[in-house]
Amino acid sequence: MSIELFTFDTPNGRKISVALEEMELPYTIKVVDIRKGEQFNEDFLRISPNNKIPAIIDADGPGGAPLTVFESGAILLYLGEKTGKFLPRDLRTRIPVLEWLMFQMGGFGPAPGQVHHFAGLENEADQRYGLERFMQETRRLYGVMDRRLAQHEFFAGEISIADFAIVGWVWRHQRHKIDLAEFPHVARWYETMMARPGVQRGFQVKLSP
Ligand SMILES: N[C@@H](CCC(=O)N[C@@H](CS)C(=O)NCC(=O)O)C(=O)O
Repeated sequence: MSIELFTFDTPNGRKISVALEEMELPYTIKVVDIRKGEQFNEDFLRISPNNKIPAIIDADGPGGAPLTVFESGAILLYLGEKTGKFLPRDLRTRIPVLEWLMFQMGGFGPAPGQVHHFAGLENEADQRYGLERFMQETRRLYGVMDRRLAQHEFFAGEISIADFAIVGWVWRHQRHKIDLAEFPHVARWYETMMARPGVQRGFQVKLSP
């Protein structure tokens, strides 16, 4: 049975198409056009009460009954648990996955997302403070990632759902004004990630009307 993925062509949306492809789970895409306000439709709010993509319905959830999940981090954890892939069971190896997943959810998403927002404003005076603040924070986060990846091939050692979460945002590095040449370890990791057939399929699948 196929998982229904409610999504749009954004970093948070791409994380889940990448994970589903890498896990080789069958899924169907339900585009929620957030530019048209479809995230506020009653039907969508029933599965995603915070009116944001992504969300999923797994018809074959625990015990064979349907399950809905919203929040991309929760979806990645659910898919990792469901398949036993990209999420180690052993606590010592699972904790780094959770750490880097939370790092993405709490910081490396909110900060570059604000750069995208302020960069899109027309008025320079409105842009100035926001861009300064969030570009500085975004650069700091790239520095944190670069230091981690200088010591580890992937964020949590082995490739994991944390890498899928983070690659969704690094995919938009140009939009948040980051030159990957300044972060060579992130650049090496990004190249490795983007060379994977599953990741490529996750970025190629059409997520917009
Ligand atoms: N913490 C949420 C963030 C999701 C999110 O920000 N989604 C954006 C697109 S990337 C959205 O649906 N925005 C529509 C809105 O805010 O109305 C997650 O990771 O799932």
